[in-house]
Amino acid sequence: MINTNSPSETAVATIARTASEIHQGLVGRRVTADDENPSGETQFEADLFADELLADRLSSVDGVAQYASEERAEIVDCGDGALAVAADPVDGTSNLPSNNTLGTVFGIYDAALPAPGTALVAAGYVLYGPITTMMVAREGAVTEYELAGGERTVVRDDVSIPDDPAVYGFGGRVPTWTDDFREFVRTIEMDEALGLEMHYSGAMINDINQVLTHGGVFAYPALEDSPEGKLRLQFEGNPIGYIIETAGGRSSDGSKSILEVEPTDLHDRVPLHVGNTELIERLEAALAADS
Ligand code: AHM
Ligand code: MG
Repeated sequence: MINTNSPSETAVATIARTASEIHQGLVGRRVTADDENPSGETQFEADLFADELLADRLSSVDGVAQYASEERAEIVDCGDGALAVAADPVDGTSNLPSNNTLGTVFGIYDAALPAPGTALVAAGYVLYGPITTMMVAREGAVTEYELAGGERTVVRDDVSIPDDPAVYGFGGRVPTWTDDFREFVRTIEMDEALGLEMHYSGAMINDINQVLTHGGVFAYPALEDSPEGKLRLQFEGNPIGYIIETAGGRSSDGSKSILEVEPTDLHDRVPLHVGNTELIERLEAALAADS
């Protein structure tokens, strides 16, 4: 039974309410700002707006001591407490100009940041689709909610990744993939018995939600010119790895669970591969073949 008064659950409820404000605030903020984030990426006005809202709202949650995000260099000191919240305020910002799906990702750690995924007590995401949904993993189970006006209604109680994988989607440009990863992709695409269909959206949260709904695999792999890939360990990799593993799937940095990756810096990147166990095992075998 989840204790709805715990600091962690209060943080989850606060993020649900803040997501409603973020969603409404996207109107008029689909343009780039004059800033870059600590990863060197151009920020949109929506990124800055959502980040400020989350910092403000989470700072007033009892028990949350730190807030950090991929949109700011430094950790925000929120006062006393055992918890730290790491967030990607707007996932998939390149979908803003075309008005396609976006998300908000969060991890709640019971350790100071940067922390490994083994320190997560909860993680989740909000998907701003035709309707707004929220997926939350904690205490060994994943719950899907619909959000309306910041309030949550449970729609699926014990979400698990379907046994039979159906979809795949991989980020990065094909010419920049490693030879081993390209070969893995060709092999699963040509596997008629597997029968996968490509579903790639440009917003990780959308692709992850499809993997959780239909079964399959998502990756933003190591690239020839970016060996750590694109996605950030604290704000994206760990929360997604935790959600997928709680739902019965697997996460991998290429050779081990994402949750076992030791952070060295708040803004570390990590190659991310998640999905059905059999596919992640095939991927790890393919990446290990020549090494
Ligand atoms: P963002 O948080 O700046 O939007 O970056 C994360 C996004 C993911 O949603 C998506 O999988 C990936 O970046 C796509 O990157 P790219 O458009 O560079 O291929
Ligand atoms: Mg992001």
